[in-house]
Amino acid sequence: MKIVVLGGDGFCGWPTALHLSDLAHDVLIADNLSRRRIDDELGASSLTPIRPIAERLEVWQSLAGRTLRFVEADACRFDVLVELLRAERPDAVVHFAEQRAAPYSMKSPAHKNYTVQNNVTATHNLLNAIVETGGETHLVHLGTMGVYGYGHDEPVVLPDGYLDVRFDTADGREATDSIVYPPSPGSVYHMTKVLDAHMFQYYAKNDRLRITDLHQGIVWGTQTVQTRRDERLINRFDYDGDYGTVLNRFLMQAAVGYPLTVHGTGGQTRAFIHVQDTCRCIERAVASAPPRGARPRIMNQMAEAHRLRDLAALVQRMTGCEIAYLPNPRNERAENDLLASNDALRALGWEPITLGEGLMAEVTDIARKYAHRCDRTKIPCTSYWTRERAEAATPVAAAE
Ligand code: NAD
Ligand code: USQ
Repeated sequence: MKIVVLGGDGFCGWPTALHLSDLAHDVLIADNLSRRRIDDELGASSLTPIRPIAERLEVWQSLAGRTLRFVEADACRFDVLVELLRAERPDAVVHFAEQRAAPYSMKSPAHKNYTVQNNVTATHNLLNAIVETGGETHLVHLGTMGVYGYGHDEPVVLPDGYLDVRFDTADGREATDSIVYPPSPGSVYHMTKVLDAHMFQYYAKNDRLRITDLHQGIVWGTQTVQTRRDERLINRFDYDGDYGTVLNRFLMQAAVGYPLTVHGTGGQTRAFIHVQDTCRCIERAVASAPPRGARPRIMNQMAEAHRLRDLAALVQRMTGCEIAYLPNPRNERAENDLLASNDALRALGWEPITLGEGLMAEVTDIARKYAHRCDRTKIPCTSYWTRERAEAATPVAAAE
């Protein structure tokens, strides 16, 4: 198949592009390299030494004998996307090209605006461009489990996107329907994924576009079968307080002797998936487009759910590290349960990798290997969801 990987220079996009290329798909990466520029803005780079995109592609060509193409393109430029889709006529576009860090999206009014403008514009441009170029291309979007929110009082199993409901009609009958699960985003970033989802409903209905929205959990790990093949193919590893995600941060903190930064009581339960499985799920999603005229297909892309204090305890048992319980910079429930279906992806033959499979040690090994690249001043989370959270965390700084 011909596949455009939009955002293919990033943490999920790069290993996915390699995985699809290894399966002999004709892959074009399109990326505006904004994530590399954000590294400069934050003064925090990937723990692993990621190579310039041109070098990555050359190495892949020489090792795998496969041509992986790249174009620098901003998804916020409609004309650029239309031109790209006209030239490529891809069977599928895998859309990773969004600002994906919740803390970054909450840093300041400017960061909120950037996240909304970038993410909503990119997604709308892509939908609009697919219509403009014939409407056949299957859009596979990376969404988030966070669209469901984490505030359920009842032990509900989060479905693959749609909730079966019963309701009373005006003429006294009981009717049933299947509706989009009520969203409850927990950050401006997560909110953009909810806005994306509305656009998918509209374009599937009005233009009969074929859309898959993958509600992905927190991705952990760094290496995949392909990125392990040569150090110059290594994937990025974010550990800083804005972009580092929790399990990778815990594993890396243990490796460099920094007490694990648990927010609050660590009672938050979240969904997780290994980066290798991100690739395998996308492979399946791309190979199985919904028909034109169908509603957007939503699949929960998560392997398992864990409470954060349990993960911290697990990492402590593995490594003997210390744990610090810190004031939570986020406005989120201190404790929550999380049950979710991943039936839709399992029905496509996916068998999830879980934490027990030895890959946590690989992450700690990588973190140890590149520990000299770690800037410890970048580890704390300093993006606060509200003024109250900032004051609770740093009373003196907030008062100044
Ligand atoms: P990332 O920041 O590492 O990669 C995103 C890539 O998109 C970057 O290379 C960036 O340069 C590019 N990009 C951003 N805006 C663009 C634009 N306007 N035009 C072209 N390129 C643009 O993020 P990631 O971790 O790889 O996440 C990829 C997607 O997966 C995101 O949409 C994210 O919401 C979703 N996701 C990620 C995780 C996770 O834990 N990393 C979990 C669930 C969902
Ligand atoms: N947390 C800590 N300590 C830390 C960092 C985070 O306790 O050092 C806590 C947070 O307070 C939160 C949880 O860990 O309760 C998850 O935080 P995270 O940064 O690992 O994940 P999140 O902000 O939800 O975002 C990440 C990705 C995002 C993706 C999302 C999937 O950055 O792109 O959409 O995971 S999900 O969480 O399922 O919505």
